[in-house]
Amino acid sequence: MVQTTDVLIVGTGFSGLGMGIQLRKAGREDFIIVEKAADVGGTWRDNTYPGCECDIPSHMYSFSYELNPDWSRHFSGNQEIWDYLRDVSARHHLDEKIHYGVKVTGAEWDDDLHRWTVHTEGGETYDARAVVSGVGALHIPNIPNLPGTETFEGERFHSSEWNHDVDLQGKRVAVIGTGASAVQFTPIIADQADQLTIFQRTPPWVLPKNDKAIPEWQRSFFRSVPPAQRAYRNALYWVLESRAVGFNGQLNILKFAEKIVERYVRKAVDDPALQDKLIPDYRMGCKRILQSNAYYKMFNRDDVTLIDSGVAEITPHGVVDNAGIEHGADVIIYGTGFHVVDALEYLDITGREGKNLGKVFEEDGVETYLGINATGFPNLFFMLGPNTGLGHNSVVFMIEQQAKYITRFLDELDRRGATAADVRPAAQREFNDTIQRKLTKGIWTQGGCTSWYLDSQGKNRTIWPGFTFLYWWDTRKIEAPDYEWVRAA
Ligand code: N01
Repeated sequence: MVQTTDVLIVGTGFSGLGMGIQLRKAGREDFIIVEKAADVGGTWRDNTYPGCECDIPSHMYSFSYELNPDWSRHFSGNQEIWDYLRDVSARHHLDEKIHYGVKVTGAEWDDDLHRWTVHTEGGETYDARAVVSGVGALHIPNIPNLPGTETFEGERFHSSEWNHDVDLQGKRVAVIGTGASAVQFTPIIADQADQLTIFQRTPPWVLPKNDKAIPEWQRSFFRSVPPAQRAYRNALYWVLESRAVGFNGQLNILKFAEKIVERYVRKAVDDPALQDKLIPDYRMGCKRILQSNAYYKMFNRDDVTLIDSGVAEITPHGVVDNAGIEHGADVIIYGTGFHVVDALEYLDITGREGKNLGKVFEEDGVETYLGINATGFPNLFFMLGPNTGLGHNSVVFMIEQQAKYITRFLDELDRRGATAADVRPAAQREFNDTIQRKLTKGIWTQGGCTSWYLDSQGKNRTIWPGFTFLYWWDTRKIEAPDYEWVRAA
């Protein structure tokens, strides 16, 4: 069956819901949102690992037009953020627009009709003038292809696909990876497991987390005086925004923070040899800076072991490190992150002249215009697309600018009587040259580490290089000459 709509939105995380709300605000009711799962929520629905929470303050990690005075903590847990998204979706009656259980597999552009045909796993087809991808960058688990993996006789799962049926009490648990997720769940499962072995490839920089319950008086104050909450949020925005200064060339500022964390590690961890293993040898900020009050202290436990020689192979009964020592395990948990660029490539998208988006990205590099459009793919939009992720502030800010930009784009199409617009190659080139110039001065390439922020050529394809208000500035209006506006015959 073919369903026809003006705008097809894929996904119901912050991006997809934010897009739907923006269209509604603009009086555009002709849209459908498709969602592969049975509920809204994106990453906050899917990630249920113990201790899963946001490392951006709740009062910033929410829509500016849907402030929540009732956040219970400074940094909220996944359940509370998921509840917030469900509540926002219900308030905006988005349920009537969402088709659940529909997984998009690909899309093709018809350059005569100027319409996208979108294919789904279940066989339904959607016909749309515009397609908005709100699928997020971090949801395809990266599971290392280690020799012997299939022979393992215990349970194994990835942090984003936590198997809650596996009781860790009394078990020997091996965790591979020490990134943002592992730093959150390892201190909690250390209390359950009989023995926890953590395989670290690169140590993260972990700051103390200034988390606390938000007192009832503050919540009730924000409920009764909404402008006070807005002022608080604005202040938080500028505090977070100031971090961009250190990341973008003022690298010496970070040296000071490194000294503080180094002292913190040495105080928290008893064994000097272990302290040395836990202190990174690259610049802070090169990888995402993590926060936890429990992570370093956990290594003082007799039942927690840190292995920093890497993983060589998996055996039926455990994990072998690069020194050839086998560490017995009943359960292996991968805290090994996600395939990043593939998140856009896994959708089989064919644009003008039969060009495949994945192939274009593979051959020419992952380049877009404003992280939103890609040359050769008219009326296709990404939210949180390449180079619009953040290491220092809330991505919800970026999502809001993108939703407004896409809505303005549709208005501009209508105003011109056009049916499609394709970003001009020169405009896309200029955008990428400008941000790459800025990024080479930044901590991500100068900091002496590798990370998922960088592609195989060492180019940063994920992060927005600087203040987010500059992104607001760049997306505040449509630069019409940057696009080729056309009308179907
Ligand atoms: O993944 P990661 P994550 N053998 O990529 C290691 C967001 N997030 O799921 O550093 C051995 O951070 C890898 O080692 P190395 C946030 O944006 C947000 O934890 O590459 N080890 C690293 O230690 C975050 O950045 C929140 O040397 C291997 C780890 O696995 C992103 O999600 C909370 C390996 C992966 O760390 C991803 O976080 C949680 C291998 N073959 C997550 N492959 C918030 O609070 C990888 N590693 C908002």
